[in-house]
Amino acid sequence: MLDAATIVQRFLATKMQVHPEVVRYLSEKDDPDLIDRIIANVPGDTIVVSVNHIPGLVQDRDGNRFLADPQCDVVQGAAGTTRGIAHITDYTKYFRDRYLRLGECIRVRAPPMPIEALKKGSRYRQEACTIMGLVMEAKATTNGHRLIEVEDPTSSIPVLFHKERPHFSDAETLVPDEVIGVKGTLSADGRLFFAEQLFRPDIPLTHAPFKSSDPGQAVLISDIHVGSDTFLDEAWTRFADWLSDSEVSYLLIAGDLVDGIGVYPNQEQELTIKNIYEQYETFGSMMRDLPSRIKIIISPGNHDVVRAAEPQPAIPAEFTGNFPANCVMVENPALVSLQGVRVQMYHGRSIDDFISLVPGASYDNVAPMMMGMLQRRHLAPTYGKRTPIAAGTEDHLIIDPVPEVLHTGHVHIMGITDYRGVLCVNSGTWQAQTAFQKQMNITPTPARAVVLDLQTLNSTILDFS
Ligand code: D5M
Ligand code: FE
Ligand code: ZN
Repeated sequence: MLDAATIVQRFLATKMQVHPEVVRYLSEKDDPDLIDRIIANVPGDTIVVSVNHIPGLVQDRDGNRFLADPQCDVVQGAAGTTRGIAHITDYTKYFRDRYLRLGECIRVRAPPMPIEALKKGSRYRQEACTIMGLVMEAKATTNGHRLIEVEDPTSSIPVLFHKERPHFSDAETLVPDEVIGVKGTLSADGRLFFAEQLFRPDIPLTHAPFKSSDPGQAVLISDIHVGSDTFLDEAWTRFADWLSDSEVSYLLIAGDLVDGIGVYPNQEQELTIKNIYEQYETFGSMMRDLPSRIKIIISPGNHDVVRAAEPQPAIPAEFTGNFPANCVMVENPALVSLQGVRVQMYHGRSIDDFISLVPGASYDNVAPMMMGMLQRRHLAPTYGKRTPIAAGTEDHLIIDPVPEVLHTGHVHIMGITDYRGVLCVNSGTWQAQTAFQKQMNITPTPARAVVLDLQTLNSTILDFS
């Protein structure tokens, strides 16, 4: 067994003192490598090494402490995944990739025929059949029906959703560039397709979410906006204190880490930190004040320093110099696995598009928009509106595989719902209402953190305001 004097000496050799509880723990564990791991992970300015510095130390429900190395894998969106757009032809490949991959989810339920063949063959004018393609245009007719132009790789055709047919409410939510299947019949003149049924890629009804067999807790947050004069530092401190005494192993931050520079007109008047490097330095020191046992997964948002077009690259090393070693930078979006529980992280810029395109959608009720992403199996279907998309050769905004949790932010209003076994969490913000939001009538729900239990997938909202 490691004796106390040896342990204390090992830490003193690196000019650090060590808490008696850590000494007791280390002598029980009798693992000299663990001392090295702790020393490697504590922030540089640590004076006393506390229990919080032991990587992966968690307490089970009976209060026993044990080592459960946080098991966190970045499944999609690891830093460096995304490349620049090399050719204008990538754009065509991008939509082809989207059509083929999302089409697969529809094909298995309703095998489609090419639109060109449909238009040519007169025999399809009597019998119902299915087509599949991208929504090119969606508009209401003067009689209140919905007229959609659907395009597949062979041709395109206008599709009419009649307002008195059962699928009309789904048809009302159709947005440009989503992939759909439509069952129906061709008009007598062969120029219009009458829709009877709408298929979206969707979450299979049989989806059974994975649950971790080991205890573990993750906290989901977003939109911290460090550097803004409305950043709520006191609430953040209460949250950080709570985290220190918690059993949390993972902290997920879904973008808008800092307020940024020049994101909107006259922003400098609302900034307390007017330098982007300093904003990230302050954010970094906030991360260093959190227990180093917690794995922190950080993805960017539209206020961050990386390019706005999605997928957004991870925050580059230039800005993360003082971030502690337990931080992992990922892209936006990213899919992370926490003890096998998969969380799809996405900042949520496309929610602005859903709100402007879907009748009745509003900032106050974000849950239907998250469900909409899952039904479309796509985080940002519409190209060329408010959400800038970098159309590379592959579509990284597709939701595949089906995650256990969809974690978004951006709207600054908390919302939690369940859709076919997928937990949807829109985390709030750590920023009070801005002048702009006041003008837009957006009332944020700041200083909330969502705690996710990885064994049960139950979520709890904590309010630090
Ligand atoms: O977004 C914070 C909130 O403000 C979110 O609900 C979107 C909304 N927002 C942001 N910019 C605009 C514009 N230009 N028009 C309308 N609504 C907007 P954040 O990303 O933190 O700025
Ligand atoms: Fe934000
Ligand atoms: Zn945002």
